[in-house]
Formats: sequence, C-alpha cells, structure tokens
Amino acid sequence: MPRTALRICPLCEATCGLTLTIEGAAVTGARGDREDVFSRGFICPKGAAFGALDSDPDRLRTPLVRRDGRLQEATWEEAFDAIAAAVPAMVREYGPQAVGLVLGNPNVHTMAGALYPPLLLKAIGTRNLFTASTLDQMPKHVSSGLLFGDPFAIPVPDLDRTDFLLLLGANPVESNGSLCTAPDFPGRLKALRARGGTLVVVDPRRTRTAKLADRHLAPRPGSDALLLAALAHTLIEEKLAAPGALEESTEGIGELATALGSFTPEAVAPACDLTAAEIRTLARDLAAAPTAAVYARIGSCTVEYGTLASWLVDVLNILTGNLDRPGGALFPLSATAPAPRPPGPGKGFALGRWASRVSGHPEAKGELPTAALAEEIETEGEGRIRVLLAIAANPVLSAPDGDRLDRALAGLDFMVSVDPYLNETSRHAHVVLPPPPPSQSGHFDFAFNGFAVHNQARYSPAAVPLEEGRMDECEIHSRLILAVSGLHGAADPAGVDELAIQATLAKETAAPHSPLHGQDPARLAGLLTGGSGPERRLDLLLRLGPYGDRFGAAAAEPPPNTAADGGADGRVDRAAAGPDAGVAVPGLSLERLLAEPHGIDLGPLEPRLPGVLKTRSGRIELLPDPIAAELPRLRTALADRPAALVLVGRRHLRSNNSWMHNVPALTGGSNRCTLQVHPQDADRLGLTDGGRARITADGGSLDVPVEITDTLRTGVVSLPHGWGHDRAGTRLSVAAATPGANVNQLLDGTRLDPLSGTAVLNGFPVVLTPLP
Ligand SMILES: Nc1nc2c(c(=O)[nH]1)N[C@H]1C(S)=C(S)[C@@H](COP(=O)(O)OP(=O)(O)OC[C@H]3O[C@@H](n4cnc5c(=O)[nH]c(N)nc54)[C@H](O)[C@@H]3O)O[C@H]1N2
Ligand SMILES: Nc1nc2c(c(=O)[nH]1)N[C@H]1C(S)=C(S)[C@@H](COP(=O)(O)OP(=O)(O)OC[C@H]3O[C@@H](n4cnc5c(=O)[nH]c(N)nc54)[C@H](O)[C@@H]3O)O[C@H]1N2
Ligand code: SF4
Ligand SMILES: [Mo]
Repeated sequence: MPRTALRICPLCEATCGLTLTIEGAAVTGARGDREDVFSRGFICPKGAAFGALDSDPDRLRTPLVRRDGRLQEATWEEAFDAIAAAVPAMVREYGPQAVGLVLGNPNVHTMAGALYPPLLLKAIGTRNLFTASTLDQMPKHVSSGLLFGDPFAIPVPDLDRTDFLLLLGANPVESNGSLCTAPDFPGRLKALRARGGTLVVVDPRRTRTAKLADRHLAPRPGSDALLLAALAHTLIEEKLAAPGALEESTEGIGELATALGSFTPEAVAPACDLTAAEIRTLARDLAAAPTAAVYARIGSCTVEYGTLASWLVDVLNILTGNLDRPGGALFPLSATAPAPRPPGPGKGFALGRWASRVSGHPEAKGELPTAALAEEIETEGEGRIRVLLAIAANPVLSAPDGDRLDRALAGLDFMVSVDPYLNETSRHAHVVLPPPPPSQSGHFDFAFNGFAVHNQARYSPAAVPLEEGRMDECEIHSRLILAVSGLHGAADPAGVDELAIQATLAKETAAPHSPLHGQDPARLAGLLTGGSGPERRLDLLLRLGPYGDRFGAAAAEPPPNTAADGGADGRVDRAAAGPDAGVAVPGLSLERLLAEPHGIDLGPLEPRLPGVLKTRSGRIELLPDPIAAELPRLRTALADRPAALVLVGRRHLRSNNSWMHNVPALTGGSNRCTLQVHPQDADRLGLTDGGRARITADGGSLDVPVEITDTLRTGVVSLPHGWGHDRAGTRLSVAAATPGANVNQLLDGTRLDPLSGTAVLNGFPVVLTPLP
C-alpha cells in the first residue's frame, strides 16, 4: 500500500511543503502540500521530480576510497580510517592552513550543512574557507555587515503587501527566488499587480519575470550600481527622500548627497544605455508609491560593482522610508535566530581582517574568494593548501576557470568530498562520503527562514527510514570532524552534538539579558527532546529562539509587548516597545513543531529596528568608509568605453546549478546549454540559429550552439552555468550524454568585486566568431 509523508523541498530557496507518495522505500510521487502554512500547495517541476531525483541510480550508495589510484567502493569504517590516517598527520606537519574547506550551495539546503561546518572549521583552525557565497551573494552580506553591523541582516521585500516592487537582476519565475524565500513567487508577483501594485523589472534580458512587469528596463549589464546611484541622487536632488522614522536611527544621510554628487541620471545614462528621463521617472515613481521595496539578486551581485549595487538597494529602501516597514523591505525573524538582545552598540563588521596568501585578497565574512582556490593549491610556499575538504560543492563547474581548478585538485595530497555524486569535482577525491537521498533525511530550513517573506517554522522528519548501509549526513559530518581532529575511534560522534549543546547553553546561561541567566546548563540539556543529536540541537535553538519556550522561563516573562500598535504614523514606537516588540511567544520547541506537521505560522514580518543593529554606533551606518572608498572607482565607470559584447547567465526552471542535469524528467526541451544571441548581433557577426560559434574571453574559448532570440538586448549574449559534463571519471550517465559547455571556462578568476571577493560572472566582455 502506498503511503504519504510530508517533506519540505530542499531543491531551491522557496522551501515548498511537499506530500510524497511512498511505496516501500521509494518515493513514487510528489505534490504540493495544500495545508502547508507557507507554500499552500505550490510546487514546481523540480519538486514534482523529487522522486526521480531521490532515486537517481547514479547516486552513490557506499563511500569510495582511492586505492592504487582508483576510487573503489569501501565501508564507512574504511573511509573514515583513510581520512583519520591522512588529515591529522598533514596538519601536524604543515599546520592547519594546509587544509582548505569548500562549502557548496546545498549546505544551505540540509540540516547537516547548517549545523556542522562551523564546528569543522573550528576543529581544523584554518582560514582557507571558500564557499559558494563568493560566486553569489557575498556582496549583500558585506553591504548588510557595513550598514547594519550584521552580514545576515538582509531585508527582504514584503512581497505580499508592497505597492511597488523594483526588482533588479533576478528572475524568480525561473529561479523561484533567492534571498527572498517565497513559495509561489510568480503567483505573488501576479497578486501584486492584481491588487493594483506596480512591478518594475531591470534585466538585460526580457525574462519570464520581465514579461509579468508593468515596466521592463534593459540596461547594459554591470551598470546597476550606476543606475541605483542615479536613483538615489534623484531622490535627494528632487527632495523626494523621506526616510521618516529611519532618520533617527541612521547616520550619514547628510553626507550621502555629496558622495553621490556626480551620479546624476544624465551622467549615468550613457553607461547604462537608458535615458535620463527613464531614470528620473523611476525615482519619482518609487518615491510616490505608498510603500515600495527595492530588491536585487544575482545580476546585481556577481558583477564588477556588486557590493556597491547591494548597498545602494538598501540606501534606496532607507531614503524612501521603506526599510523596516510593512509593504517595504523588512528583516525576517527566524525561529532559530538568537533571541533578540537589547538594542545598543554592537561589535560592528570588519572586512579584510586577513588576506589570501597568493593574491592578497581581503577576507569577507571569514571567507576567501572561491575564484582564488586554484592558486592557493598550486602556488608553492608556506600555507599552501595540500588537503581539501569539499562539502556539497562542485567548483570545477561553478567557479571561474574549471580546467585550472581541475588540474589543481589533481595535485592535492588528499581530498575528501561529501557528495552524493561522482562528478567533475568529487572525482578528484581520495575519499567520497555520500549522503543519503533527501527522502531519508530530516529537514529544517535554518538558513532560508531567515530570508522568508512570512515568519513560520516547519520541520520534516525523514520520510523514509535510512536504508541499510547508509549514513545520515549529520553523522557523516560529525565523524568527519572527529576524523580530522585525530579523535576517530576515540570519541562517539553523538558527542559532537552534545559538546555543541553544552557550549550554547553555557553561553546562554551566562548572558545577563537571558531569561535563563544563572541556570544549570546540564539540567537544561537534560530537558531537550529529539531522537538524534541534530534533533536535540534543533530543539535547543527553537527553545532559545525568539518564539521559544525558553524551557518554561518564557511564562515568567511579561506578555508580548502590545505597544506595537503605538505611534501616530502607525509605526512601532520601538524605543518604548523594546526589541522586536509585538512578537508573540508561542513557546516553540521541537515537540510543538512535530505536533504541527504542516508548520506553525509565526505571522507577517514586523519592524525590527533598532533591535537588529549590531554596528558600533548602534545606528544604521549609511555611508561606511569601505563604501565611500569604493565610490571613486564607480565614478571611473562613467567614462569607461563599454565592450561591444558582454555575456550574462540565465537559469532554467527545470535545472539547478551544476547537479540536476542527470535526471531525465528535468532535462531536454528548452533546458539546453545554448548561446543566446540577439538577431541584430547575429546578423552583424554572421551567426545562424542552430549554427555554432566560438566564444572567447579572458579565460579561454568555447565552441557552443547558437540560439537566436530577441529576448535579450543587443550587445548581450547569454550562456547558462552548471554545464560541461564531459570530463572522464564521473558517474553521471544522463548528464554526460548532453554535457553542454562550461561557461566559467571563459573566466580566468581575476575579475572580482574587490570588497566582497565575489567573482564577476555577469557582464564580462566576450568576442564571438562563427564556426562552420
Ligand atoms: N557563470 C555562473 N556561475 C555560477 C553562477 C552563475 O549564475 N553563473 N551561479 C553561482 C551560484 S549562485 C552558486 S550558489 C554556485 C553553486 O555552485 P556549487 O556550490 O558548486 O553548487 P552546485 O553546482 O549546486 O553543486 C552542488 C554539489 O552538491 C552535491 N549535492 C547535492 N545534494 C547534496 C546533499 O544533500 N548533500 C551533499 N553533501 N551534497 C549534495 C551535488 O552533487 C554537487 O556536487 O554556482 C555559481 N556559479
Ligand atoms: N531553476 C533554478 N532555480 C534556481 C537555481 C538554478 O540554477 N535554477 N539556482 C539557485 C541559486 S544558487 C540562486 S543564487 C538563485 C538565483 O536567483 P536569481 O537571482 O533570480 O537568478 P537568475 O535567474 O540567474 O536571474 C539573474 C538575472 O540577472 C540578469 N542579469 C545579468 N546581468 C545583469 C546586470 O548586470 N544587471 C541586471 N539588472 N540584471 C542582470 C540575468 O539576465 C538574469 O535574468 O536561484 C536559485 N534557484
Ligand atoms: S519552487 Fe523550489 S522548493 Fe518549491 S517545489 Fe520547486 S524546487 Fe522545490
Ligand atoms: Mo546561489
């Protein structure tokens, strides 16, 4: 008899609730869970293919260990023995910097990825940390760190209540949204228009999202920072800026006018290839909207001025008074976030506390640019990376110059991959540790609840019991931590979780503002529930969190502050109400969450200032020094001669980065690795639809099929990423049949947004020639 089980979808940031059909141990169907408190039944083709992805026959079932140069099936014991024999000895001989850690995108989609990498990093003590963030959203972390003192304080557009959404460099109809977790993002955009709101999309391509918009502007790629600076300039110049209540909590509003002085619409218009009138109109419309939100993603981040563009997005939200108000851009409050602390000065956010060894790239948020990984492995000298731990990462395809990285990985002394596939990256590992398919793992969205457009909490226990011979990914991580620490065999992996719990409780009970101040950590640990270490840690974070039961201490607190309906302008009198006023405390715990399998609704987003601020001043720092120092560089862009042809990426609904090309249900049709070219450019260059072209940039050349389409502006071509599955030694039978080309081979890794170390993946110059 088939049965059903609920599972939050881990395949993109929308976190839809799925109802899986299960026969035996196999997932044979997936539909949207209509009772899910957040996604209300929404599902996309990837979620619908959950079963096919889960049961992909190419998924590894056992660990692989390299013997005599070849990767061979091995037991878990043999795999961890091999790691324990290699890594601690290397650390003793060469020091902790000899170990590099690469964390890829799916870490934000697993419980293991949230709970263990920080412990692993600490256990090793290396500064050589590389993640997908420097191929993605690091500019936003940096701008939030500088503005708000917390790199994770990222405001999200209040999609369901806003009157005006200015969306740049994002295509949520295909991507389903990013740094804005919103199941059925397309439906929410349609609802915005249906209620009389306005959607403006800025994208050099006429995307499916742009097709939903009231207005679509198609500027030259890479010019968002200029456009946004001119919008801010116009607001100030035309006296349209109205920060309102934000004025009190913000420093540097006055200085902004001078800093942005040269970025008039007239000055930026040629570089953006928009008219000054279009820019002024947009600024006026933004200011006139009752509420509005500016939101930008990949196309504004992975570009030359990514940090400036990310900063300017929030400058606009602040200047228009829309930051932290319903209908504007608000800070979500996740159930596992630390409980709000009293407002006041914080530690602030520092950049460049250390630098990379070879090129001297400054660290950002403790990370070094992933684009610099290859040189850190290849370049001789003290601190060279000799051992690499790659968790859920495929940088050979996702980072610049995969061929160079490919060679570098081949030269490592030792490499571990925690990955379900033998792919372009993991094929270099000495040990591959495969996690079970998602149906066999529990799920909680530690990361995405912090970026969700509605506060809620949902937990899915494993839908299918762990198969014989499988190991839960949390246990893989725990054992990996023990193995690299020289504790393999000497300590119980569950001890890793208990140590983490003790450390958190010790800190909590010592904090003067905590309701648990002075309590016995061991007694509190004894109160935790959950069938495993990670469940106990989830229980702890829920109970200590902003909605938590605080182990019963919540009952002793004053009732949720009702001053929230205070101020004359309808805004919260925050000073009187205290941090995160108005947040009811339903007494969350794992038990409560398990009792509500469709999730618990924690209410719409609410104003959270000044409680979120951790700047040294305790205020929003609107013009931080590193930003002010970057503006002259942006000024030089006003005079740059634009390249004749630049490349941008694109995403397809039935794909996801580099690892979903192996499922027949998700491949084929329009999901192809073609080079899209505008008809005028094709004519000029002598290219034909279906023909081939050679595309060349800093990093090399690719021969690619041409698709002629007027959905992009002239001067721009588009090639998607995540392709290039033509390397030997992988086990991706479906993907290898239609390998596509690796767009990142066009890059040599030297183009970076300097403040964040993020690779420029969009808007770089290319040259095209027809091939016979
Ligand atoms: N040119 C260009 N390049 C890009 C981008 C772009 O827009 N253009 N986008 C960038 C962005 S935004 C990102 S986030 C990166 C992504 O790049 P990566 O971080 O490398 O992520 P993926 O390509 O998704 O590869 C994920 C890896 O995790 C494995 N995996 C899948 N599920 C699990 C799991 O449950 N556990 C574990 N341990 N492993 C798992 C997969 O097999 C695969 O090897 O690519 C970046 N690269
Ligand atoms: N189907 C699918 N969904 C995904 C993924 C996937 O690979 N496939 N990846 C996931 C990941 S890791 C992420 S980070 C998110 C990303 O989510 P989104 O940010 O929505 O990503 P994209 O769909 O790549 O949209 C970026 C848009 O920016 C445009 N663009 C390029 N350069 C510029 C520019 O200079 N200025 C402006 N204004 N626009 C520009 C591109 O044309 C493109 O339409 O998607 C996630 N969801
Ligand atoms: S939108 Fe994302 S979370 Fe929802 S079903 Fe599709 S892949 Fe899964
Ligand atoms: Mo990403």
